[in-house]
Amino acid sequence: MGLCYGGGTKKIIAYTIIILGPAGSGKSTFTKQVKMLHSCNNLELEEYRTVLQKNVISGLAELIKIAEINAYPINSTNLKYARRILDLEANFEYPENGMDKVVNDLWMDNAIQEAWKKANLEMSIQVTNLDFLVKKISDYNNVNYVLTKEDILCSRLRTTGYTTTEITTENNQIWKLIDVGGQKREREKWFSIVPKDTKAYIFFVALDEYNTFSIEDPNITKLQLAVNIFGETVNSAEFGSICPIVFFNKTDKFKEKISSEKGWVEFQKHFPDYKGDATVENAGNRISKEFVKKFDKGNLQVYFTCALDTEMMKTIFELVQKYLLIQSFEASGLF
Ligand SMILES: Nc1nc2c(ncn2[C@@H]2O[C@H](COP(=O)(O)OP(=O)(O)O)[C@@H](O)[C@H]2O)c(=O)[nH]1
Ligand SMILES: [Mg+2]
Repeated sequence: MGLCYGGGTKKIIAYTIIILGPAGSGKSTFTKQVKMLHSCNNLELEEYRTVLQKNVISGLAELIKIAEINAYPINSTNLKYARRILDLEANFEYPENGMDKVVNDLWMDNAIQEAWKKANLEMSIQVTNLDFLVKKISDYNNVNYVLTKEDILCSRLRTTGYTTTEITTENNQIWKLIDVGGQKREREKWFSIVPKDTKAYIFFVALDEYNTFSIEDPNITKLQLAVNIFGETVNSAEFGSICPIVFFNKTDKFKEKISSEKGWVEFQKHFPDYKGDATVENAGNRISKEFVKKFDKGNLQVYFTCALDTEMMKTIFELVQKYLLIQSFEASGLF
């Protein structure tokens, strides 16, 4: 069982779950969903305005570089806008008059659209939901516009160190979620921050990374890197006795990718043994097998998720909570 606080008949049990996974897989987005579902007041919406503006600038700058490398010609009337975006990326100061036009015109440029397509099919750009953010740039630049939950969920802010979120359920259980950073340097910290009362860890995997390569190790795909990190985690002294749960995330991006001809050819190239169809369920299960292989201590709990989908994440988190409660009761002989 977890820690017990209080006395009498009212027992409050603290369950700690640590959220692991490579950078950009959706850990913080899930944490934000949990915070929003439990109306945690430490999620300051307004703080995200600059984050969203910066996301638009850095996302477009990434596309400009992809266009340059691939010799997609940016329309001559938009070149000055491309230079402005690259300048802003290097030296951020925002907003300024006329930025909406710079962003919108550049986004509509054929070369940038080609770069966006390429980024989605063959790479994975840092700002996953740039298409959503770009269309809302005039809102983000308008101080009277109140940021929405969707804006916050689509934003991207790299996590360093870790953050702890504590929620109390209707039946007085306290659940603590620890969200960590996923970059290599951040992963080294995972092993020293796992508290003794940790019940489980949720390991996030971005399904759409089956054909994108990692800067950490350009010889393997980001998905393979996730498999390796998962293998190291389940076999480590620190996490070896803690229950792993895998969230195969970004099912929306995965669906989009395997539904395209090129994306599907790439999937078959990376999984030549796979003879099934291009559905999230079946192709996702093929990916899941790589993780199941790494875990030989029982049935691995896996879920297919889209961290942007609030209803889905609410249902899945409740299932995870039920599963962990049953595990706890079984372990304590109460069931
Ligand atoms: N389309 C889509 N975007 C997602 C999903 N999960 C996370 N993202 C986006 O991916 C980016 C990285 O997510 P984040 O939670 O910061 O990843 P972390 O590094 O693992 O914490 C953010 O821009 C999120 O909005 C998902 O399921 N679908
Ligand atoms: Mg994060």
